Amino acid sequence: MIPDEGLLNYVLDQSRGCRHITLIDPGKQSAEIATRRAIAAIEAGSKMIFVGGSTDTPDEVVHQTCKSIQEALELQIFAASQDPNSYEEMWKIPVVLFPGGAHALSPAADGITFMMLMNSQIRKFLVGEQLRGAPYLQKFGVEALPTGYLVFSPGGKVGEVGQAELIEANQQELVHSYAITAKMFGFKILYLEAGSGASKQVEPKCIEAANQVEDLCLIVGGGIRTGEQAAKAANAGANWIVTGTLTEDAANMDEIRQRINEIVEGIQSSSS
Ligand code: 1GP
Repeated sequence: MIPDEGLLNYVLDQSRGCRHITLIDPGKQSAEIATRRAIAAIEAGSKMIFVGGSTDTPDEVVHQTCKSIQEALELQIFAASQDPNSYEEMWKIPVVLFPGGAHALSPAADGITFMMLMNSQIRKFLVGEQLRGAPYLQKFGVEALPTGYLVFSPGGKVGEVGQAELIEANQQELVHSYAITAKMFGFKILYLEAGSGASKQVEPKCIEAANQVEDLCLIVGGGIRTGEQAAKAANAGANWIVTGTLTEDAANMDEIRQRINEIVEGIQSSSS
């Protein structure tokens, strides 16, 4: 659901401090379970849902997942409108595609992180997939969020598939240069990624280096599993923290709520 202030304004709004995104890979569970997970995540404090991840998920699966989450959000908004003790705004949470390429798209999404994998060594991920996806997104009115995407060591599958020249923890100057470049390209968002399930998160000093560039919204993800790790990223300047695996390997909905709650509390304990 698009928040009242519009999607890009909502994403860029820094007045609410650092916020949390739950990433759902539509290839890893049914649309129904994905939807239950998204609702549990929002109850625990997630403020955006990303849908994407795997490289080989068919469009139809991505679409069913987005559609099902949107329908559940509409129901929650309706229920909240009938209940004086709850408020509708809580459920106006955007569902945003986080694509592995031009294949994993859906008109049911509110927007898409329209990304350039800036440290990829191949054209496909710099501009090729984007060229294939753009006409489709325009046709279906899915809002593009202009995003630079940087993959850090260890990088995981996205580093491999994207043929990224991985950024190491001590390359803060390089990160700073990438952030300036992203801004000069007109990107509003810079996503710092360690890879899904990474053994270490993006080095806080690298987040700080990117944060020196004004007016760039920083999304940080990969390998974040605890409130303490989330607080580190938030303190270094992350505006959004993404977790995916945390939700995927939880045993049930209660565990999802508990885990996300811990991350959200970690973020809130930070000075951001
Ligand atoms: C991957 O940054 C995200 O694109 C999330 O990573 O699965 O490690 O939380 P995790």
